[in-house]
Amino acid sequence: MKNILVIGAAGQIGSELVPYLRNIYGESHVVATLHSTKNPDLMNAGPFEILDATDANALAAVVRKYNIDTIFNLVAVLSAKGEADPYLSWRINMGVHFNALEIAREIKGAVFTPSSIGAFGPTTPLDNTPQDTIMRPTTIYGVSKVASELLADYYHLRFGVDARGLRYPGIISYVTLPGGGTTDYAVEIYYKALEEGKYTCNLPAGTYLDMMYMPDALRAAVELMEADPSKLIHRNCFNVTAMSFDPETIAAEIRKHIPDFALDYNVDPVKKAIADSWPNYMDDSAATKEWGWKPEYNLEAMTADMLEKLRARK
Ligand code: VAH
Repeated sequence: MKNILVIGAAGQIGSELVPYLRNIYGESHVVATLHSTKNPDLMNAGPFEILDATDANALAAVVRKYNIDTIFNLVAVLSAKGEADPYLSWRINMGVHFNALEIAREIKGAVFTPSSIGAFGPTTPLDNTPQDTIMRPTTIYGVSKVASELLADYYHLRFGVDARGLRYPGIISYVTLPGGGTTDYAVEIYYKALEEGKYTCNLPAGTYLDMMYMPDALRAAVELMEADPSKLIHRNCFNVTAMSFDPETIAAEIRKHIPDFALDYNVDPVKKAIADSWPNYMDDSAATKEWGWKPEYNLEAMTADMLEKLRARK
């Protein structure tokens, strides 16, 4: 049975990935690391460590303490937040990934580190974006994600590290709010629709972006890490998507449940420029061919589930 370490366990993906992995592999086989003690839920739910994963020695000590063989690295300064402090974004995104790959090299382990649609840029074909294409992102987040993809493939080719990853679209969930992402509007809109019956969106109508519901994102990570390595042509990282929509499309779906829901706009120029440089929708056929990727939630199913789960929490 795997011994898994999740670094970045308090984030939007990490906070749901930990219980998801514990359901599959057993609570004692999944160790969560947090950067601070601000997350009592995680700290009371199974093995955890307070860890600054930019400290290579501290990370290696935790890996050895629990005899870890697989690292899920969910540490990232997201796109919009990264633009406020590019150096911090690069130091965290690249430093943690490098440390994870280095310890994985020593223990002959595996590393999952997500990339993102943010790894593409304005010169990338934005419709049906290919798996293999030009990648010249114009955010420090995207630059760090392209560098991370190349670093992970290097560690696989040079040292045999079992490094794999997914280019995630915007991820939507009802458990932990995302922080500092360009796609955050697609989460906030559901909360505001229930709380206020209206939402002011910071991206303009017509801004199409790839999106995915969290249950699909979690399943995709595990299915990739469990995939037969002999079938993988690509590793870092696979395009995966489930849907593409703009603010008007998701608002229309919400109105099927909340008929009077009102949407208006106050566009954030930084987030608009970032979103405009990202794909409208990706081609994820390589993931389907190489490890059987298939999304289960479309916009209709996600919206119904999001609103049901958020109403139940009220
Ligand atoms: C962001 N949610 O907006 C993240 C994600 C696809 C974007 O990487 O930065």
